[in-house]
Amino acid sequence: WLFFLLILVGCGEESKTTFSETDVKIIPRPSEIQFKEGAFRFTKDTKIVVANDQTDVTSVLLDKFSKAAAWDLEVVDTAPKNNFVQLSLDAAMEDEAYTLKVSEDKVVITAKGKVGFLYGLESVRQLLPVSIESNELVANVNWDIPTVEITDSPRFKWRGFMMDVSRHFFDKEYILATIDQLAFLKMNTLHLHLVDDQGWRIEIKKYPKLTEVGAFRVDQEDKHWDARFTPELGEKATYGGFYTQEDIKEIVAYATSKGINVVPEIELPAHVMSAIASYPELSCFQKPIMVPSGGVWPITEIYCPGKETTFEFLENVLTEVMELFPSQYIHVGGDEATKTNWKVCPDCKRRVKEEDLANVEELQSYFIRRMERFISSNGRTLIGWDEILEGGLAPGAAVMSWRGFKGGIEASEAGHDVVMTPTSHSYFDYYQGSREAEPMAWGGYLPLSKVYEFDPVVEGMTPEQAKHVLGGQANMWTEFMPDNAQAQYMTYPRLAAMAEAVWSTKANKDWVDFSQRVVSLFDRYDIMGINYAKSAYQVTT
Ligand code: TNX
Repeated sequence: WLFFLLILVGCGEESKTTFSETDVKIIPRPSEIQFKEGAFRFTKDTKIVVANDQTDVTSVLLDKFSKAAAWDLEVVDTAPKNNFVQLSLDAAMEDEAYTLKVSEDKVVITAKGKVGFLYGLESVRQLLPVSIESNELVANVNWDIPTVEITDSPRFKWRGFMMDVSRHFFDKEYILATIDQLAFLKMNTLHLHLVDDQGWRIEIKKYPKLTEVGAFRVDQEDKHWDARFTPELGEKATYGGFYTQEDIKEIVAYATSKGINVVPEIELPAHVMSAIASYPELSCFQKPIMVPSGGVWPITEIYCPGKETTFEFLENVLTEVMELFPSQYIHVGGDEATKTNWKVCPDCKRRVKEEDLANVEELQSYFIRRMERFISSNGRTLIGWDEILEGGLAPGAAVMSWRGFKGGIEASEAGHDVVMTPTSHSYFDYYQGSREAEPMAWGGYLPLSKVYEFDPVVEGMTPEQAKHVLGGQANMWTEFMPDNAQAQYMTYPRLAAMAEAVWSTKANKDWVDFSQRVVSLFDRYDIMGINYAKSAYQVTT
């Protein structure tokens, strides 16, 4: 009996895990980590102590424990003697900063408000055993975390991920799941590329045909994307989808609850065949076209700047978009406009004269300036691809530099805010391993290590220019990503490298160290059921 009693007592007081410094595997790497020997153990009696109205952020931990441990941890407003996680307010801190102090008997997260607490809790999650990610009860796990003191804040305030939902459609559930993954890595911006030639993806009440017609196309997945296939009129459009305004509200609300801003992109004046298929009068010659299934190049059917009705349409669309998205930044695309039609369109020529422009090329700048006026008169800020710099840009507008860093450098010199998204470091539609071994991708080569090297501030920039660099972003163009599995494959783990590139200080970045931490992330992704690319890691280490 005594023997059994001893065993029972022994089990009850099983000693805590012995951690070493390398067990702290948080991605992105925090600014400062002080490791001390010891551990805090979560039990079913651990309390979550919240300040004021911060209850909603606790779901990060509560959900995990309710699934993996089948515990319903209690949220309280005053701290017990020990065994608790406390969220403690400090109004003097930066918006996204937090400190995390883990001792043997308690965990204290200090922050200015919701976002800092969220990040502190995400760090606690990453300190926990990987099986915390399980949706099912896991037996025989000690939910221990190492005693550490972490002081953390991001290097950049724009830590973004762009999803092209036009070339292929990804449903609301996939977007919500992506938001979870972004929050997990402390990313704060989701840029939705809602409009392109191959599909219009957002319901606009005033123009129902945009989604009735523009959101669907003839399914040509079996043909090579590059076949430059434009469907015959009359063929059945079966592939597509769009977000209703209710879906958008849900996406925005969910993202907001996770500290993520959703930036809508309404492309113009090119990459809009889906809109012109719906309303041909938006183009110069009203040629009837269908929504193309694959790439059409050059894109000749673009919006006509010669007609006032084009601008009326766009202002009406943007009005509905701004009602749905609280984002300060409204993205208007602006890339790759071929002006073939503008050169021969009488309305365009008239406009050039009327506005005293030197030539048709200047109509792009005219177009963007008009949109900028409209957007800023609504209290928002226009952002667009670096082509919007051509011919001069309104002072308040921001630039997303994709054709390398050049546009961003130039824009920052001219006093514009900049988000760096160069193809060289942030195009997730590029191959991440050797072509023979990888599924078909756009082209290029962007291994994990290259994403990791990304630095949005370019050497040689003046401090003044550097201040204009808001941050960086990964872009997921989905021409070759027909489904969720392929999109995940191209996103993960490169998103983790991007997260560290835009969060961690230069001094704190270390590729070898990251490549060790990322292995533990793979274990988490395995449990979450994420189809990440292992090749990215193997090829580069
Ligand atoms: C260029 S980046 C584009 C996209 C393509 C991408 C493919 C940009 C503003 N335009 O339309 O999908 O290349 O990598």
